[in-house]
Amino acid sequence: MSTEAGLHADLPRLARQNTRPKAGIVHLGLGAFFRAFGAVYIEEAMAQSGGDWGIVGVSLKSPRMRDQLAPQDCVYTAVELGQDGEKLHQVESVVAIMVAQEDPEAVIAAMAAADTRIVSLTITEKGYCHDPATGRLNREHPEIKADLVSELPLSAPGFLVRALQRRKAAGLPPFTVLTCDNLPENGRLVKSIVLDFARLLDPELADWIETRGRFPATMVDRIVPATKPEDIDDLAARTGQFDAAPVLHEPFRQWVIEDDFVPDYGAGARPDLAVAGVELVEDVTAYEHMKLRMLNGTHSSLAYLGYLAGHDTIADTVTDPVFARFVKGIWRNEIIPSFTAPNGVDLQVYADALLARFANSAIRHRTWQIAMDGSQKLPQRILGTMRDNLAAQRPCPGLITALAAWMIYVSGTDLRGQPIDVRDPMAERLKDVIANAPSLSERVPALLGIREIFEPELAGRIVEPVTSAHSRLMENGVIATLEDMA
Ligand code: CS2
Repeated sequence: MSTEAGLHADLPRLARQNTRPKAGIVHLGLGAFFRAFGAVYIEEAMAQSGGDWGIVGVSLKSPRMRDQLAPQDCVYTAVELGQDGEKLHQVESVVAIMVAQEDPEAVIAAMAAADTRIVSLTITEKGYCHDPATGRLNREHPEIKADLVSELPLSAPGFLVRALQRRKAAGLPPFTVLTCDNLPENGRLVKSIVLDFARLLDPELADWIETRGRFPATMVDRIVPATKPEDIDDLAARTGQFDAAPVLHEPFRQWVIEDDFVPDYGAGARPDLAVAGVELVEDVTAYEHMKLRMLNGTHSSLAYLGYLAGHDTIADTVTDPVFARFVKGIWRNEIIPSFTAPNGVDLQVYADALLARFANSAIRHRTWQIAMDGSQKLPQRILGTMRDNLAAQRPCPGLITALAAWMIYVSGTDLRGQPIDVRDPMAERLKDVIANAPSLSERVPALLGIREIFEPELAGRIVEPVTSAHSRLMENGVIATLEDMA
């Protein structure tokens, strides 16, 4: 069981079938999600309408993806896992791959190349080096501090600004910054982070970016669990070829993008995404609320509660009737009433489809994976909905219980006293806050007092219900707590 080519030495390595397209996009954060999503749409757009939109993938830190993809000329298999079978597809839109920490200059040069018109990002929430509660650049972030005094950056904001600076100096227009992360108003957010950084470096550069740059907001959706070593071995056994980096994904996909790309390039500003099924709209806000609140909000809720109830995957969790009832209840009573639906979308139909997607047992999406980085995810997934419900005097016991489950989760010990491997950029801080607040009556307010996550006004209003949900979970366990809510 391994991703090592050595164990598959008897098999031929996956190889490119078609000519390599010319590069037009640099993508920061070439993980499983973008390879199963954006890279597939872009390949379809090029196949149908042409254009040079080959993708130069960049891993900011780890050389792993490069080590897996480079020996197979950057091509890989996308495995679509439906409830009743799978479809294989070889993706060929990635044309090169780089590791930023090994050669930051090469990454800046690729981003500053005249042919690069888009820099897209899937660097996860924490990659933006911002303060999740305010959406502003975190100037105390160690990588941001380092990047402000070095021309060879470590952080994504550092790369964006240094590459834009180089384009300006070369007399080139900026590239469009296309964020594909699950953040609220992601386009506006990345714009304000880039401008905050640029202003600290050179106010004139900041003005140039502000007037000439474009940062369209997007809504991205496809469930893509991390590829496991056994997935690689299974695929090799079935196909008789070795692919070190396949991606596994659900059939569903949806990409909504604000059609606001750098105007200097005219029709050459972006691939013909519409032919591939991308929805190009004027404003993504309603789609974003629908997706972040309905999908990601319940995903995180199910992840913390499901994990504490002993469930390994989301599919296992929602096939437990207690959880199915719970999730339907929060959609109906707490999430759907909190925002306005996109035009023509029936949110109850969307919720029913989500439940079927979550229940797809071919997708082994671990609760532990989704539970990661909660400090960066809670505001846009759960807290905004909670705030809107409180403003409308609507109770939201389900989301309150999910938040209490997160508090238990980040304590690092589950309800049976077993250790939890908590992965979160704020893990140490959370542990300290909990250690200094031994009693429950101190713990909940202490956690709610973390300003990077919780707005003070909301925090002040939920101390009591969260404390009571926390003690019910500790005393009665997850299942009895959810049953009592029904
Ligand atoms: C998940 C998302 O890992 C997580 O936190 O909630 O990655 C989710 O699978 C995608 O946003 C689906 O589009």
